Amino acid sequence: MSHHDERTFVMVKPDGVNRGLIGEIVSRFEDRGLQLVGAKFIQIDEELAHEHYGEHADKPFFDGLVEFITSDPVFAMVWEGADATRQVRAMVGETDPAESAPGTIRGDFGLDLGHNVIHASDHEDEGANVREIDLFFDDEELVDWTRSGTTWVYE
Ligand code: DGI
Repeated sequence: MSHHDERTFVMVKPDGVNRGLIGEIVSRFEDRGLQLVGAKFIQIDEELAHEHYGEHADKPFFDGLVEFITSDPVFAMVWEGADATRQVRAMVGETDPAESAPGTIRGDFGLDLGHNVIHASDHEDEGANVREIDLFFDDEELVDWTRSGTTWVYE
């Protein structure tokens, strides 16, 4: 693999799943030229929710966040590409959909902070992408391959 091999963790949250946005969201990353290397449709349990959102454990919104993320299935994915973590975050928008620009996923599909459709690894938290991929995926669930169109994505 080359410099195109950065991987990042992305998840359609229960609101996005219930609103039928999985396909739309996958399409956006595919259209951008990112490459899917892992995906699964799962129900997050309390323990995984606490691990995933551990940094927010002392925040007033933590219990509601755990309740929401465990309330229905999520669609967890790993996407690969050059600068993938930062590029995906740019496509996702701000944490609050109300502050997110039209054209971003949260800016196009959300209005409320508590139901912001999608999670993506924080690009300002070094190593968050690797930690989150490890938390949700076993190594053998990630596929090493090169999408044929990729040769036309990069110079
Ligand atoms: O990385 P993000 O998802 O953009 O944001 P984050 O890691 O700071 O927060 C994780 C999630 O917690 C976020 O997607 C929505 C929720 N959250 C963050 N701040 C607030 C919040 N929920 C409520 N209700 N109020 C908040 O202030």
